[in-house]
Amino acid sequence: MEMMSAMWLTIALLLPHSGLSAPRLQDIDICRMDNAKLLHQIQVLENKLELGRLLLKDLRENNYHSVKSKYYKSNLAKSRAEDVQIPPTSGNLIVHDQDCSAVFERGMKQSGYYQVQPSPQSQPFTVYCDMSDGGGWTVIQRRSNGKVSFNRNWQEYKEGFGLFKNRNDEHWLGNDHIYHLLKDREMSLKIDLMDWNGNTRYAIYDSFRIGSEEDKYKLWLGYYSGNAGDALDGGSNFAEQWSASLKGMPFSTVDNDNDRFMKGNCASENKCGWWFNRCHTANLNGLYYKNGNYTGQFDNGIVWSTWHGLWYSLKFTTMKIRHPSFLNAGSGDGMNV
Ligand SMILES: [Ca+2]
Repeated sequence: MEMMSAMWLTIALLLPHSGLSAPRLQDIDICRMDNAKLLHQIQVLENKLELGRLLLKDLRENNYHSVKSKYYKSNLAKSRAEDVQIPPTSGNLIVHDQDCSAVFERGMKQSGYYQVQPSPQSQPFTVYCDMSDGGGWTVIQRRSNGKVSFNRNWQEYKEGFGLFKNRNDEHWLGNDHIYHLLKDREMSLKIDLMDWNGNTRYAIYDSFRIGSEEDKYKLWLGYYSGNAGDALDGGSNFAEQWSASLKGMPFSTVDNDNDRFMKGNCASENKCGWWFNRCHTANLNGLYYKNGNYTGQFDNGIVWSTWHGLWYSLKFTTMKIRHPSFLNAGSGDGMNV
């Protein structure tokens, strides 16, 4: 090209007044060729871009978990599926829901384990979402088979423990997680109970909150409704309320005694963490006795005294939370076992 240009330049210099336009025509032709090449390259890139758009559209409109897009394959016969990079299903791209109500409202109506993140300040964590019983329930406690020990220390109750895999797994979500779920928003607590004959009862408390760890996760409960009795408030007996109402009580564990029982440790007697007074008329974290009625030195079973008394341990319990506006959408004695 340089040689050609030099040659035309020489001719042009030799014939300064000839007025020949041939050299310029050649330059224009070269320019046109280059232009055509560039246009072709642009067309190729635009085609690739369009195929990328088709892939993206197809992936967005169809919930593929692997490369199965027929639309994409038919438009890119020579492309190998392995070359296509699919965004991972977890990681920074995922925006977590605040709680199970948000998961439900997004259309995920199947009960199961989901990742939630109550606020940007808290880390995402796994919860069981109960999408039955009106849906949108975030489960904070479950007892169902006695496989998980609830005899744990402060740190374990703080962080949570148990199994988070199968539908019927037992667990405590963790006081820090519960605190973040309840913080700055109004939530109701629903407790589902089942005895060893398959009978069910429930209790709902509005305005359920707990304090931070600095506040020892102090318990706040609003009005009771349901058919299991108001056992968290000590039942209807005033004397029992004084010693057994859990309202305003800090959390206690075997290694962190914050109860009002001066001569002993309720958490040690009951072998679990809970909002003990001195000590309780309801404790859902107690020992799992497999026959209902039990005897012993302490009333340390899974107890809801206003239904079955202190010496009967329940078969199934779950504690779950939801925004009260959801209650209008339907809730009652639903039992998810
Ligand atoms: Ca004590």
